[in-house]
Amino acid sequence: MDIETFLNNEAQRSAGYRCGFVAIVGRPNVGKSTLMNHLIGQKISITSKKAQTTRNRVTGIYTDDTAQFVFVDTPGFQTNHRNALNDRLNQNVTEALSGVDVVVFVIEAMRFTDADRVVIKQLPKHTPVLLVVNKIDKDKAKDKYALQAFVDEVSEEFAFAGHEVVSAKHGLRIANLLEVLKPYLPESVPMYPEDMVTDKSSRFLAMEIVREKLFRYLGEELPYAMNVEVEQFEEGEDIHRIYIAVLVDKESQKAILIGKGGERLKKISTEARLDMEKLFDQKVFLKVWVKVKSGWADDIRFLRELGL
Ligand SMILES: Nc1nc2c(ncn2[C@@H]2O[C@H](COP(=O)(O)OP(=O)(O)OP(=O)(O)O)[C@@H](O)[C@H]2O)c(=O)[nH]1
Ligand SMILES: [Mg+2]
Repeated sequence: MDIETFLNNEAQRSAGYRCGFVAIVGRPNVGKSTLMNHLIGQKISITSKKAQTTRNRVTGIYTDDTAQFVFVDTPGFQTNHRNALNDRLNQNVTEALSGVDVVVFVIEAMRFTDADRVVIKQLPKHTPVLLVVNKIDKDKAKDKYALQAFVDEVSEEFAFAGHEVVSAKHGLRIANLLEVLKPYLPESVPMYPEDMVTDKSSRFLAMEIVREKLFRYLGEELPYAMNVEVEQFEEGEDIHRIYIAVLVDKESQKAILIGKGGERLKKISTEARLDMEKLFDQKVFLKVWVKVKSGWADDIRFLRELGL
């Protein structure tokens, strides 16, 4: 085929098709990761009741006959004390905001705080920003007039391109949100294969699944003092063999994590293995163990080694 025919074909194929990037930002715990998982229809990004669950940017891709959306889930923007970890998380958010076609700014229905305002200050001026009010299933949001008044009030804070209300957890108005976002994507052929749902490696996803279980089964503060490292990842034909270390700050934390008679660590490993089998559609052998490494959250070089 000569180059002219090729270019003509390409132009035809892209006619009307859209593909672009959507950053999802907001303060911790508003439901950004839950929203992304529902937008793409698969659980790629981990979620938890506790704030500051997401640490890395996670890309989730949704492709249909008319468009390909590349969503970038970001860590909740940190407004509490400064340390190397929090600085790195915020840098992650700022970087995610550059070069996207549209930004989804997520807040929680009926709850607008100073932490939300801090995120608004980071929003780009020259990229459209859609205000997305999540958790409309909450009792307080059931009064339609109160919800509308809330949306109007927040809309005063920034020149949003528009607003939508959703419940990520219950999958409410998610299809509508995709339709609203579509016109913001530029006309283009798809960037990724249509069956691709994330650009993250299986190693990364395995590590994240273990982190999610730490958040679920440990008390308030503990998961923040831990990190997870994949020591070995062997993709076999019949089984994946995955060896994961959990890094903690102190011996006492190690004891809590392991639990009486090893019960807690066992529960964490089993649940993580089941999630991995579902995600990879493959049998998994998983070994999780605990290492003590103090002060890791303030050690910049170490954070870099972890890819944060
Ligand atoms: N009621 C209700 N809860 C929700 C909804 N969406 C998310 N949640 C809950 O809110 C909590 C936080 O959700 P995440 O998706 O982890 O929030 P996040 O914004 O990604 O949090 P960070 O990554 O820590 O910034 C979880 O307990 C979710 O189940 C919703 O639509 N309704
Ligand atoms: Mg998250």
